[in-house]
This record gives sequence, structure tokens and C-alpha cells, in this order.
Amino acid sequence: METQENKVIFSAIQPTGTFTLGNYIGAVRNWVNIQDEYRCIYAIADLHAITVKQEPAKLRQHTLEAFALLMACGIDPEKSVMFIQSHNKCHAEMNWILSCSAQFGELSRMTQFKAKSEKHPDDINAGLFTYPVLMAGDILLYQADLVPIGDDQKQHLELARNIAQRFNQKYGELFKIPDPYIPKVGARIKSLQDPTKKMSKSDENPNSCILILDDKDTVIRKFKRAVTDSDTVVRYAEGKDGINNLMSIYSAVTGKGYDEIEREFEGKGYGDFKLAVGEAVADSLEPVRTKFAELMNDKAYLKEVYTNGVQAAERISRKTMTKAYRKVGFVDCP
Ligand code: ATP
Ligand code: LTN
Repeated sequence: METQENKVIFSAIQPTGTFTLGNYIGAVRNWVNIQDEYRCIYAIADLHAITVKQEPAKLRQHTLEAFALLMACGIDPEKSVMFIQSHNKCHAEMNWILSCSAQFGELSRMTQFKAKSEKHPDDINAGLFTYPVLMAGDILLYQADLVPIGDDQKQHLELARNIAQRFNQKYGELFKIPDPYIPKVGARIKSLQDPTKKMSKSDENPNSCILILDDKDTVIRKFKRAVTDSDTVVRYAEGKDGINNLMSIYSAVTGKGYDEIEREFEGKGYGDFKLAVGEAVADSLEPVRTKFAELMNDKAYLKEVYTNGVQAAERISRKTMTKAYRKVGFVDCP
């Protein structure tokens, strides 16, 4: 029987900028929490990032920073495999093999493709269209059992399952069919300026999102400016999107339940509450900032970690890649 420890988890994040509090609470913090329970493999998805325009020097910098950020947030290279996607050539190779099992029709139905094509009408490149195939390869190469993802990636995971099943039917069993991993605590953090929208690193208004490297003053200032409502009572209720969002952030960083938070701020105004949320968030991010600065000052160590990481990733994925080549009928590589 399979124990949880033998189950493989794969996930990745794109190096498109400093992570937000949303990325941290909704994704990376959960990745950290499951490291002891599963065999975790995490990647910085730089191949995915170039589906939209990137400045080369910035991409290189953001990729290293994202890698260091994962470590600063608590991903431990002694426990998990962590690497940079483009370093492992299997990803680009598997992308081709799987693209021949993906259908034009199903790729056309991806809502992210439609949304990104509308946002960048002058650059609807083929990579943007086949993005989910590359993502399917990421997952299937490691025979992942579970994939932690947010709502926005559910459609892509469903597609990965369909591609895997189709390949297995066409060529014989090879890929494990992955399931989504829904974390126990997985808050969807909203924009501080428009709490009906998700907090996102590509938002134009810098006050809308907390970046995990923001200093204490900046964090507190952004929370002070957060949009709330004309009521004065701190309570979780329908129609109070701004306050609900702040409560869910406060709850995520302090571990307190909504009832407890309501009692804590009874008789106090929004000003006090916003300050408390700002301080709690800033305090919880402080160790991340310190660790990040340390890591960025030791590039040799970072390099050692991503070198060991890709070697481990290669070892696992090359086995699947070789089997896939045999299945489709390629002559063994001399
Ligand atoms: P972009 O603005 O470039 O689209 P993003 O901030 O939405 O980026 P992604 O890189 O697409 O972030 O997502 C990385 C991970 O963080 C995903 O698992 C995603 O579900 C999660 N995530 C992103 N934003 C939030 C949020 N506001 N709340 C909770 N989880 C989030
Ligand atoms: N598309 C994802 C990042 C990503 C990913 C993956 C997530 C690339 N490959 C494989 C899970 C599994 C995103 O933009 N959040």
C-alpha cells in the first residue's frame, strides 16, 4: 500500500515578479507545510514566463529571486527537490511529445489563453496557446500524484489529466493521472484596493497588493489605505468584501478564527483593526525578508542548491522521458 510519504507532489510558480501576500498565503506557505508529509518537487517556471514579453535581464534576476524567495519562505532543499525549469531539458522534450497528443480544440477552450490573448493582442504566440501542454509535461514527468494549484489552474490540470489518459490509451500505460491538491487552509486573498478582484502581482496599482519583500512601514501604509466600507464594526458578513478580506488575511497569519477576531476588535474602529493586520503581516514577513537578503548575498550557495536540485529532477524525469520515447516508437538514443 502507498503511504502519503511516497506520494509525489509537483508544483511550480512563474518568475514574473516578487511574490505577493496572495502567492504566499495561497500557495507557497502550503508548499512549505506539506514537505514532511510528501515527496515534494517544486520548480520556478521560467519556460512558462516567456509566453508573455519579458526583458531578458529582468527575467534572469526574477528567476534567481524567485528561487531564493522559495527558500526564504521555508522550502528546504534537504526535504524537497527544487530547481529551475529551463535547466532540466526533459521539460522542453516532453512538451513536444505531449503536444502531439493535445487537441487544437481543447487548447482553444482554455480561459487563460483567451484572457491573455485579449490582454496582449499584438503577441498571441504559439507558446501562449500550448502553455498548458508544457505544464502537463511538468507534472507527468515526475509521475506526480497531487498538484497544489489555485482555482485559475484547475482547467489546466484537467487538461493534463486528459492528455495523460489519451497518451496511455494510444501507446500503453505510462503516466500516472494526477489529482488536484486542495490545501486545508487556502484563503483567496483579494486586492486591497478592489476587494472583489484577487490580489495579483501584475496589478498596476502598487497599493493593491502586499509584496512579501515590502518593509514594515510600507506594509502598514498599504493596509491603512485598504478599501473598506461605511460600517464601523469589524465582523465577517456579506457585502463587507474589504473587511472580510482583511479578516481572512489576519486569520491566515495569526491562526485566529473569525469569532475570536470579532471579539478582539469589539468596540474598536477600522483604524485599529487595519493597524493590527498591518503589524501582524509585517511581523510574519520579517524573517522571510531577512533570509532572502542573506541568500541573495551568497550566490555561490544559491547556485549549489539549484545545481543539486536539477540533478535530482533530471534523475527522476529522465526515466519517464526514456520510457515515453520507447512507447512512441523512437529508436533508442545511441
Ligand atoms: P500574475 O499576476 O502574473 O497572473 P499571480 O500573482 O496571479 O500572477 P501566479 O504566478 O499565477 O500568481 O500564481 C502562483 C500561485 O499563487 C498559484 O498557485 C495561484 O493560485 C496562487 N495565487 C495567486 N494569487 C493568489 C491570491 N490572491 N490568493 C491566493 N492564492 C493566489
Ligand atoms: N501555470 C502555473 C505555474 C505552473 C505550474 C506547473 C503549476 C507551471 N507548471 C505545474 C502546477 C504544476 C501558474 O501560472 N500558476
